[in-house]
Amino acid sequence: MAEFKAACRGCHGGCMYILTVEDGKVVKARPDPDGPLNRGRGCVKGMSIIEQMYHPDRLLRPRRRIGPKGSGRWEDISWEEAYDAIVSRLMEIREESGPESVAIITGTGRHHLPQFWRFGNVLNTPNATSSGALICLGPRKNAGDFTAGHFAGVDYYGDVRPGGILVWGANPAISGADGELSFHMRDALREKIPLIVVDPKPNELTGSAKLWLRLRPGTDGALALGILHQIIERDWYDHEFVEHYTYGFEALRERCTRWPARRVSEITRVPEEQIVEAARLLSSIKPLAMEWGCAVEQSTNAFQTCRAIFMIPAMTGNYDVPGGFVESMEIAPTADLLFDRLEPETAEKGIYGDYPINDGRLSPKRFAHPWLTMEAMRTGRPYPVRALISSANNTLISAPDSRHSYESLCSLDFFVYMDFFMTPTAELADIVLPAALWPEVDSVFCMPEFGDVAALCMQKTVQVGECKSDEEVFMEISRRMGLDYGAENQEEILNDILAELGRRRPEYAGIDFRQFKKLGWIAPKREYFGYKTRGFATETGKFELFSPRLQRAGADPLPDWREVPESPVSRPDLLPEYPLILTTGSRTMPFFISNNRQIRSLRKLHPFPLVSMHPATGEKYGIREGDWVFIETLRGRITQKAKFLPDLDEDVVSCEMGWWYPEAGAPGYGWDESNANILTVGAPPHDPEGGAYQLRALLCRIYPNPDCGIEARYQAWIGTDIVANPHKQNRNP
Ligand SMILES: Nc1nc2c(c(=O)[nH]1)N[C@H]1C(S)=C(S)[C@@H](COP(=O)(O)OP(=O)(O)OC[C@H]3O[C@@H](n4cnc5c(=O)[nH]c(N)nc54)[C@H](O)[C@@H]3O)O[C@H]1N2
Ligand SMILES: Nc1nc2c(c(=O)[nH]1)N[C@H]1C(S)=C(S)[C@@H](COP(=O)(O)OP(=O)(O)OC[C@H]3O[C@@H](n4cnc5c(=O)[nH]c(N)nc54)[C@H](O)[C@@H]3O)O[C@H]1N2
Ligand code: SF4
Ligand SMILES: [Mo]
Repeated sequence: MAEFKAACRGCHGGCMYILTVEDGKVVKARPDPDGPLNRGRGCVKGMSIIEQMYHPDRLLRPRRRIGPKGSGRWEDISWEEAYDAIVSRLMEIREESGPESVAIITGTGRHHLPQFWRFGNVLNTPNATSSGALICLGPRKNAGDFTAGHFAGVDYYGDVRPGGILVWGANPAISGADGELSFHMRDALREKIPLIVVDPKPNELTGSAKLWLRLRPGTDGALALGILHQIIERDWYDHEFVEHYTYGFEALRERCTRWPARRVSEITRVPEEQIVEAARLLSSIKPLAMEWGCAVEQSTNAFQTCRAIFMIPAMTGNYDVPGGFVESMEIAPTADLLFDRLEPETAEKGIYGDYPINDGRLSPKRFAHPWLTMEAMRTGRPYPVRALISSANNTLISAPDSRHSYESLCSLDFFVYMDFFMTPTAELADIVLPAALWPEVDSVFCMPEFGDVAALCMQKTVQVGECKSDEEVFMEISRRMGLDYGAENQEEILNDILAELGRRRPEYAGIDFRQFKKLGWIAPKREYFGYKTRGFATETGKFELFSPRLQRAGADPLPDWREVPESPVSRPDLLPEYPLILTTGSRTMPFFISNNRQIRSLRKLHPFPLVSMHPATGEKYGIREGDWVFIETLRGRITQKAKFLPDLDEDVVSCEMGWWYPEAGAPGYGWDESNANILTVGAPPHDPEGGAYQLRALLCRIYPNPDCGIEARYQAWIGTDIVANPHKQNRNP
């Protein structure tokens, strides 16, 4: 028997666990009482890790498809055969159509993300992307970058507690967004830290919030500008910060005059007095911190909305203060991304879209645009994208406009997919590779996402089947293709990271990965007011309310807002057919995006997807609470189970994302039954600066689905062991 310290990655991660290993198997997993971010806490996802590792459906060895695409017919092959097939086909396609015809895709921030980018660069493909690239964290990070030269988040870990938290388009009590853990928001609720919440829908926070601004979905930018206008005109801003540390205050003031309370109220539906009250509270609470989520990014206004919101904690004097909205400490680097391997001519060919923040004009970090890259697979324009290597991305479920994704993936000449389980997306691949779960992987990473409070260790405690870490597979494919990955093994990369950590913080110098595994983590003391000593990492050295860099690229140097493309205001012609506003998302505790639907202990906690609506809306369309409902947009229709929320606007509907049904079986797994992205749109118009697409404010209609077989199928799968009282189902633990 042996015990190991390892960080969980059941979400973005950060809870340290103690894993007990007996006879080569993990037999016990308990949260580490000393874990610097979790302090002995864990959630249901992390606690189910043993069930996940030894699940009967887990992929244990590589597979090759032997029938037509989507036929569900596979044969097991060895790693040797898998590598041979991958390497020879990739070499052929690169030879025939150039390295840019091979795309790689991943999902949200998982352990291998840095090495995923490194792999893309080693492959010399500019078409590396992720389903979160342009609509999750990217716009917020870019907003921070173009405004402060930095990103920031809540100071949950310092000695001073936040005096209040602005929670905008996020539900961190469940999602623990940005790599934060949900425990911290729950602590804040218990401590009664005042919350100002901006959300169209009631959630775990709105009930106890000091102020809840229930805006119309997709109007966040207008509200942020309206709040900034009040803060400036009523002279509630922090004079010392504005005078000494900002650039472009007069220009921002002038811009905000376009956003008087009456106009903002008409657009957002937030009463005028609440806009003023929000500005007053946000200026008077000290220190004020901010949690914001992907709701503000999944919009054609993503970048400018994020810029406007980012300015609020700063203008009110809470930027990088103890207990406030604090900067990253940059404890350790990630693995070297090897951008020098991407040849300049190839780099120019990337399918980035014509978006200045994403196409290299304004920022060196370029992402292939997920929807445009899919479109290239489907149509061969601007050139054919023929091969795809996908690791940690259930594209059919998480990418916008799933039917478009389906057609695109079916058009590929060669598709390699890596995951823990078969998924609807895996069924369209040629080769499927079995991925290692977090207790089976060596890594070092910093958390939380915004700001490196700690460097944490993951370590390989056991081998399950023939599963391999994504990192190992990237390295091996590169080696066999004759490409230089720049390291012989994972440990070498981790030792480089730790060596740099030691250079940045000499108190940790000399620690290598072997020693780090014993330590489990490193958590230096928090630092503040970085900008006072080193200025802001922007062109002017100031916090840029007005951005000369954006202006030069022809983008708007000041935040602004436009109506979204499919709303009651922009498309009144659609209202007779599609009278309701649909938003998607709303994370639940047992699941991580599309993961975990096959984990029985988790599924029992939330067996079915819920669509929230006002009771009067239900009544109007002949729907009772608990009924299965069709939700339909211009793109298609899905079904979810009705949940009534009296505090929702009568014309707003919110459905869950991430749903498919492992119990429906191969090859489809019910991928198009309840999947929110059947309803969404990925085609332009996109956010003009960064290319984001609209997932959170679309027009829909709803009607009853009288004979839905989803519950009966579920019950047959889960067995007799089901939750007895149906009214207790679907409650978040
Ligand atoms: N348990 C769990 N945790 C997760 C995830 C998970 O799937 N499960 N996913 C992870 C990922 S990748 C991410 S990006 C984060 C996401 O976490 P969050 O950013 O918290 O995202 P959601 O829970 O989808 O949505 C948050 C809130 O946005 C609101 N909302 C919807 N439309 C709008 C709008 O137009 N404006 C505003 N202001 N609000 C709106 C919803 O009502 C909801 O309360 O969570 C991460 N953590
Ligand atoms: N309509 C709508 N769509 C959305 C969102 C929304 O709110 N609404 N949210 C968006 C956001 S914020 C994001 S970040 C994206 C997320 O999109 P993705 O990250 O692509 O999410 P998933 O669809 O869950 O796909 C993840 C797959 O990776 C597998 N996996 C997990 N960890 C690993 C690993 O370490 N290695 C390998 N090889 N596989 C692994 C899982 O089993 C799962 O099948 O979705 C976006 N899509
Ligand atoms: S909160 Fe995230 S890191 Fe912590 S136990 Fe749950 S899944 Fe794991
Ligand atoms: Mo995300």
